[in-house]
Amino acid sequence: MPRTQKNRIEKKGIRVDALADIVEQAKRDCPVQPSAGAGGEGGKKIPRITIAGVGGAGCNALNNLKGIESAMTLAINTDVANLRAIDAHKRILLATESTKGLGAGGSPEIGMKCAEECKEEIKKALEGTELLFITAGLGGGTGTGAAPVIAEAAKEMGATVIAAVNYPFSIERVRIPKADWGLDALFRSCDSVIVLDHNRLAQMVPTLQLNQAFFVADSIVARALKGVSDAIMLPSLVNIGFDDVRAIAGCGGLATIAVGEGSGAFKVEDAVKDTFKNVLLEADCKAAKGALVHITAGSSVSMKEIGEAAERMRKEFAPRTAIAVGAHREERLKDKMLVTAIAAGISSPKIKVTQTVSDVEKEKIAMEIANS
Ligand SMILES: Nc1nc2c(ncn2[C@@H]2O[C@H](COP(=O)(O)OP(=O)(O)OP(=O)(O)O)[C@@H](O)[C@H]2O)c(=O)[nH]1
Ligand SMILES: [Mg+2]
Repeated sequence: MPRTQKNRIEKKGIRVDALADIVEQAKRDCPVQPSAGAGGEGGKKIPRITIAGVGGAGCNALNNLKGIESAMTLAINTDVANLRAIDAHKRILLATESTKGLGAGGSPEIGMKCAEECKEEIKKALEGTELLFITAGLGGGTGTGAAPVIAEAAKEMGATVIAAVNYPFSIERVRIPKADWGLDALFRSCDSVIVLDHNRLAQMVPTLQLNQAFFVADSIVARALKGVSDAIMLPSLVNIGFDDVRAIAGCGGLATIAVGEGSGAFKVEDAVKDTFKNVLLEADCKAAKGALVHITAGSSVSMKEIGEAAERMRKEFAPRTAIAVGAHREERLKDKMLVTAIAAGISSPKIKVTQTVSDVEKEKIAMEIANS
């Protein structure tokens, strides 16, 4: 810029020009530095989050979390062959006399019995866990039967427990009542149950083959759980407090995941709109009691755009919705922004919430009072 023009602007008291120079220099010379993490006091990572995959589908979902630093991964199955193929920090074979490492054969009763027999081993593996995510596919034997026992074990140890489960396709007929049975048991044992309905996924992307649908479902669950876990534990652009996650999970009952993305000039608007279009369960997400929102921003997405996306997301939810927002940068996304929201305390015509963990706890206390 010619010196005379610069002086003219400065004389008018407009500092924009000077600031623009500094901003340019900052962009050129200062690599993006993450802020200090909420969970990383003194730069030390505290391993207090566990993501447990249960049964075939649950363990497969862990394969998308390879290399995760913010959480310990734990694979649990009755099927030794499946377990061997899973890359996780810890593995537990629910081995009993009856199953002999061959799976629960589609029986949730057997899955549950195996987990009960191995409950001490499960508790040992969960030692120190303050937040437990459980992933499983509902409708089979191991995931459906064992997941509620694992949740119960973690609750007994004082952890906050969030399950993220897949609901079977309608064509998997015999699996539906088993899935409903499993959901009922999970509502009673978990703080929140995230349901990702495979049927909904098939409506959203009708061209997918079965194995591709499974892959997409597993990737979405992994993205949501890793997003929250990283935002608590690792240095991020914006961290999520552990207490916020506890409070939002405590909204109780049914939850689901919504995902969106945007790029270009309207990336913020597009990502937010897209998120409320791609809700993985038939439910009114905007009426959620609580929401965990996570924004992943590419290298050229500005902090202003991230802030705008957070603000727009807040405005879309009902005024009473408790919201926590986290954000981190992923250079490889370049101009793209991804939004992932876990909406908790929702209702859906598809899923009946019978009794929640807090109902069960209240009942227990009432019984103790009555018996004393
Ligand atoms: N998302 C996802 N879902 C899957 C996958 N494999 C199976 N499912 C679904 O998950 C449900 C349970 O299947 P599995 O996880 O294989 O069953 P399991 O818990 O291992 O039970 P058993 O084999 O009977 O002991 C099924 O109804 C499928 O719809 C997978 O890789 N990803
Ligand atoms: Mg299996």
